[in-house]
Amino acid sequence: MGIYAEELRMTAKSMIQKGKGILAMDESNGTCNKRFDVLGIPTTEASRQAYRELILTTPGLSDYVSGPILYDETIRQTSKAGVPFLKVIADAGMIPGIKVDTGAKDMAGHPNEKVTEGLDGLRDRIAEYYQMGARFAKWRAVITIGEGIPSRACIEANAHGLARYAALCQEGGLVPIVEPEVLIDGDHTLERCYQVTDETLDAVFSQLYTQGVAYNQMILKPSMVIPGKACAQQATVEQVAAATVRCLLKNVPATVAGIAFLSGGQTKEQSSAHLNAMNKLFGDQLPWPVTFSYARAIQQPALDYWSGKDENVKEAQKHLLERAKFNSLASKGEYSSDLEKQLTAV
Ligand code: 5MM
Repeated sequence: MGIYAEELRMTAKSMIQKGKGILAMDESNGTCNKRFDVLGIPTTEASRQAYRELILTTPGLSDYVSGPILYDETIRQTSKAGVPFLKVIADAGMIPGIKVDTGAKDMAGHPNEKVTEGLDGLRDRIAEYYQMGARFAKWRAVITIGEGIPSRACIEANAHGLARYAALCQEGGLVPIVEPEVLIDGDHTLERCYQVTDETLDAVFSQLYTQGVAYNQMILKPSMVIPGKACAQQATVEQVAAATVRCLLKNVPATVAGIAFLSGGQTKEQSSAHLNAMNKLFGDQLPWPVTFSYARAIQQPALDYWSGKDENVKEAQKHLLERAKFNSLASKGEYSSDLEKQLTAV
């Protein structure tokens, strides 16, 4: 048992406490700039700082969010008034997390597939982030469905990386969020997504076991089992919830501390409805808390409204809080699209 075992268990428990989820705001500068570009927001460090300040100072955010996942640039920034973001987060009663992978890169010999990098120097980076105050970390692996892919090589390489990262995090006192994302892009069916997610989760947990990762000190951040965006046969909310739960129950040990989904390009309403259906229809079968770790499905309405303008900050924060609240309700099986229509109509 590692020296941080008890602390890691407590941190993981706080991260997935009832009615709360995790806010992913760890877009690398490239991704953040891409989102800004669409709205004509200057792609500068000052803009990224202003946007992250908008998010972190949203009144009431900690009612629904246990902690934000930050990017390296963000964890070192301060508010305009000079208060370190890490203090802003702690003062709001949230737990800071940090993305530690260095990105999904083209995989040698495997066209159209990616392998996530970032193991070099990771022990030292974890030590620095822990000393700064971070208490959890995130690493995202990307699995693409397409003609003849994913290959076994891609699944195994990514699973191995996730497990080595998770072991290093637990050694250094950070709860690892293990994120194997099966992309929604493509015209694949729900059944094909199930098959690939099944194989991926099986490989990930096999590697986590081999590397000695403690399941009760980690959080799984999976994608949902859903047809590709371009698939002619889309699925109902209940079908997505049922297939996702079936796949998780088959592959995820009951001792895993919690599950926090990514939204992966689903609409904001779909992301809430699917999470809600899993908890409402299958809650009594789930051995782990099942909640959200969304980025776009929480942030997008706020980002659209803000559009880089100071005068829009307050209203944008309302949009952010609203999505956080809907997803909090979904994590308890208490969300409904009617409720959404009623509240957003006001
Ligand atoms: C899949 O992306 C993660 C969850 O976000 P969504 O809910 O929008 O799918 C997210 O944490 C992602 O890893 C970050 O946005 C960082 O992305 P990059 O590609 O910049 O590392």
